[in-house]
Amino acid sequence: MFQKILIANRGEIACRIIATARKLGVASVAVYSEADADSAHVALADEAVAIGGPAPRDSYLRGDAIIAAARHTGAQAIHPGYGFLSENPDFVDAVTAAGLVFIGPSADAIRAMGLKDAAKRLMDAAGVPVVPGYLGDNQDPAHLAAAAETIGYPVLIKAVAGGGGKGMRKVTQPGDFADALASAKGEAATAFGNDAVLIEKYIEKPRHIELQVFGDGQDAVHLFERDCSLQRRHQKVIEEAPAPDMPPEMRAAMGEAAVRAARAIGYKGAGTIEFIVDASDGLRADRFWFMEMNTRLQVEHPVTEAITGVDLVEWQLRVAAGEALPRRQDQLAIHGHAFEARLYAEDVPAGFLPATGRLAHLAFPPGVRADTGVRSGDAISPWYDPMIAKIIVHGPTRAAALQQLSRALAETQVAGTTTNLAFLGALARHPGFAAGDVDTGLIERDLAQLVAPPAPAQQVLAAALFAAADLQGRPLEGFSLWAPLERPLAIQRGDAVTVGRLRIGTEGPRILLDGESHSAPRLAVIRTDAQIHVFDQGQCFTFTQVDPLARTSSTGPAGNATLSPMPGLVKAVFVQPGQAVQAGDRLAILEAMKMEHTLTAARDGMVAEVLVQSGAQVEAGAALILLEEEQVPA
Ligand code: MV4
Repeated sequence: MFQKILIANRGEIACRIIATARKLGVASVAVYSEADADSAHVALADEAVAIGGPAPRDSYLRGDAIIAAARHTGAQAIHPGYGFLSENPDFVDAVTAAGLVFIGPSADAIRAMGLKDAAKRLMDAAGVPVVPGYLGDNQDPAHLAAAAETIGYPVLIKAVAGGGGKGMRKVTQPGDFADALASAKGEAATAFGNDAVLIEKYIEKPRHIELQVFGDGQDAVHLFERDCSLQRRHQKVIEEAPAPDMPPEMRAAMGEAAVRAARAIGYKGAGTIEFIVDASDGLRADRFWFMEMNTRLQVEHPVTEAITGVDLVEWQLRVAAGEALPRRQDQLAIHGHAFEARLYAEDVPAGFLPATGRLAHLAFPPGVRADTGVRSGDAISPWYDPMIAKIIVHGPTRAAALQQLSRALAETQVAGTTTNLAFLGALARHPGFAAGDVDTGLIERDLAQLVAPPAPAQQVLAAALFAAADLQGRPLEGFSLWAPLERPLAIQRGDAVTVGRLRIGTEGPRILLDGESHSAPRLAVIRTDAQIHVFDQGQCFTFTQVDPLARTSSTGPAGNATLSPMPGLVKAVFVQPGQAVQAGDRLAILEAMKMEHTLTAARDGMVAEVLVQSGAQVEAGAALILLEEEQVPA
């Protein structure tokens, strides 16, 4: 085993890898950007090396600086985590050339799986089912159109260099093919510098079921499947293992196919074979097809760990250090059921806009695995993925595990940034999801219901008013000898001001609100500076205390400036000075965190100034568009 390894990553995955290294008695070296100097992964590691500026290209993507850090600290091996350099074959070559071990597959294996058409050919030759289609030797549009006819509509055009749905177009009839092809090629050329496409039969009602594989370069095993069908815009939201309703013969067939795939490339380390499954007629052993192979440890690996009892990072270190696979296939079995929910700093009702902010408070309930790279007081930086934590639960049955997930989400407390907790909770209670009726369209179909921002219940308002009364501190402040033992209190959330009364009588302190009298509710309440946070069912409601005697002028103009919510690239601007807009109208598109975000008008008004042009790189908080001052009636 290694004495010391370097982790070329940040956040929760860096913390996760450090934990296993420590368990095995292996020393850990963290690397960090300027934005991460005070972060959890740096604090947790035995040593840490600064490698550059906050932008990934100036730090976590700098292979040279990372290899230099490994040599300088005497680390023998580099674990890449996921993302960043994890699937970059040139980095693997550079690590090996420096006399270090890359904890992962060979550069050749990564290259073999990097292009969709080559990977499909390889898998087809190895006897792994692939989606019927055309692999695109001839890219002539007329030839591709003829191939689509042969396959039969509907078809899907996919960029060979693609991923995450970019350069992908569904075509339902021949008349639409030429336009769809041109736009898919255009998008692929921009995104990947490679406009080659392949054509596939379009699978209706697809499910995304992936197999965890593990190789030692000689042999390979699988660690069963994960179902990642609950996605939104190609972002996984909740994953589970095993897949609901998987027939045993289909599980056996998928496991064998995945092991054949791993053996075909002499795979070493942890990998995932992604299959697309046609679930239009239930799950059937002859309706799964190879999609792609991910040559890394995946974000959702903990659900596999939960059902198999295997520490996948331990296996990665042992295999990279030259040991054989720790278990044979017949020594691996599924125990119970596991779910993972991805907790993000994001504004769900605003269209899943990534959010930033300082975590005033972060706490998880006991008995739950929470993989996180942030602590109370840490900032969610605009530079990186806004994931706060992965919440993982395990139970004897799917129903038991789902109930645990629901409870874990309801009892998780996050204050200081808006999160997707309420959305995750709504999903965990979704009847279709509970019935195991998962497919990749579930979220989109029921989106309105799932994203509705929950309003604070009366007891939340009462709890906040109790906190505003500060009964522990100076309970009688504001009372006078000649007045009744009652005084007004006011709190504000957004534009909404709530006024109640505190009464101290023989039955103890009560809050009078909308004609009802409340005793102190049993809800968790936390005060930070001027704010009161009340937690109810996983939702954090934040209030500020306001002076109940002051005139409430809280609903002033919604502000004149549209600000950039994060650093990014302005892709388009839709308005000009002098143009009238209504609340909700599209003003501009910002590309950030690999996604496009539509910026909309916060209120009705007239555009006064457009401060940026399409193509501009902007900082978080930069003013992009100004509206004219609102005419406030006298
Ligand atoms: C498909 C498909 C239907 N038919 N291929 C999306 C991303 C990429 N990894 C593969 N994807 C799909 N490929 C054929 N032939 C539907 C999707 C798809 C999808 C797949 C898995 C999970 C979520 C998805 C959401 C939309 C489309």
